[in-house]
Amino acid sequence: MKVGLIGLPGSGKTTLFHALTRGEGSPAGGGRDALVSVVPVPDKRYDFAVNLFNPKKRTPASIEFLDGAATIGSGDSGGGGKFGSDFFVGIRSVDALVQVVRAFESPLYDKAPDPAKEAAAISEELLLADLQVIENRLERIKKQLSTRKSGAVLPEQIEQEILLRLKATLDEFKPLRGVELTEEEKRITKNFDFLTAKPVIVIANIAEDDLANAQDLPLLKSLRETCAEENAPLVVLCAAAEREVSQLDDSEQAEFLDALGIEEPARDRLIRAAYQALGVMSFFTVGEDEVRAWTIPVGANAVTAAGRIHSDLARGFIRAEVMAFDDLIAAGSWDVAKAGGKLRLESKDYPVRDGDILHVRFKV
Ligand SMILES: Nc1nc2c(ncn2[C@@H]2O[C@H](COP(=O)(O)OP(=O)(O)OP(=O)(O)O)[C@@H](O)[C@H]2O)c(=O)[nH]1
Ligand SMILES: [Mg+2]
Repeated sequence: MKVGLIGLPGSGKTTLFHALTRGEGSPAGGGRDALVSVVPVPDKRYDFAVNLFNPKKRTPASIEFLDGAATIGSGDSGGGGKFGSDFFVGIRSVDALVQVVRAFESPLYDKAPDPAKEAAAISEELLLADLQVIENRLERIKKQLSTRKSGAVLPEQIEQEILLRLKATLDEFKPLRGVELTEEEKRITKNFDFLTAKPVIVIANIAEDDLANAQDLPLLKSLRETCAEENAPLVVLCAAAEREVSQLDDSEQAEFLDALGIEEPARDRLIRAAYQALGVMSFFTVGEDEVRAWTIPVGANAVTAAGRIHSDLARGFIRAEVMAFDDLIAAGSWDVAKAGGKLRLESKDYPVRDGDILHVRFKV
């Protein structure tokens, strides 16, 4: 899974990126100084399983962060910011967008922060970018259709119809993520990688001094309202402080977080928000050889989960042995849980639950 950080210049994207990745990252190519890094997903259940099985190989779930908007043009946080032309290249391929908005006084700007306005400015840019893509495509379809005579409905006409519908949504200043599409429509529009169709998480980057009363900052009132309206998760944090914390070793971190009044590091909160926004969950495979966390869509069934591991497992699926993670924790060992009847046999269409441990029986 890939998540891209975007926002106006100086909003704190790179600072947050370093906090998330503990300072690691390699050039993504494309942008001035775009960075990518793969971050293991923190998960207490995974840690528990690793402790219990002490496996040879350990594979946590991971999430890829892209510090994407480094090619953004110059702007003035008041909505005048314009994205550079190559800005969207890297960002188009991500699964979710993280919009970082400035909610701290910055020497880079004379004006006081206006997080709601800044978020609206970014959303507008994304919307206009999608609109541009649609208009270009419609123009081309129109030309193609004008040169062809046919009684039958052409694929271009179907595409045109969908695009016009999407355009109408954008013309009303609404993002595409709210539009319901049939499976076929999804297939037709997939390659456009529309930016406003991606799930979005909003980060309010506040000053360190405001951390103590982050819950009811007047500065964030309006942003909270728009995020609630748009059903976008809002994560409030101070990127600069998070970056400092991330550089400490684990034992020092807890103490420092406590002193700052931060309950949970940004990385954990943001990753949780990303899982939620993307509608995904984890299941596990365990054993002495390997403990591994896998990511699948919420509601996926056992055969889909099996296919995530290997296509052979889906093809030759017989049954899945399933144990709920809480049952393993309660029993304290695999054998005790199994003896207590906690290992169930499930068939293909069993809806996997978050945290399930799966062992797939198959034959190919
Ligand atoms: N006070 C304060 N300063 C911050 C915070 N986050 C970032 N800054 C400062 O703001 C400036 C810009 O931060 P960056 O992380 O480089 O911002 P950016 O969004 O990556 O900027 P561009 O790459 O130019 O688009 C730096 O001087 C940071 O130290 C924060 O939470 N609080
Ligand atoms: Mg940057």
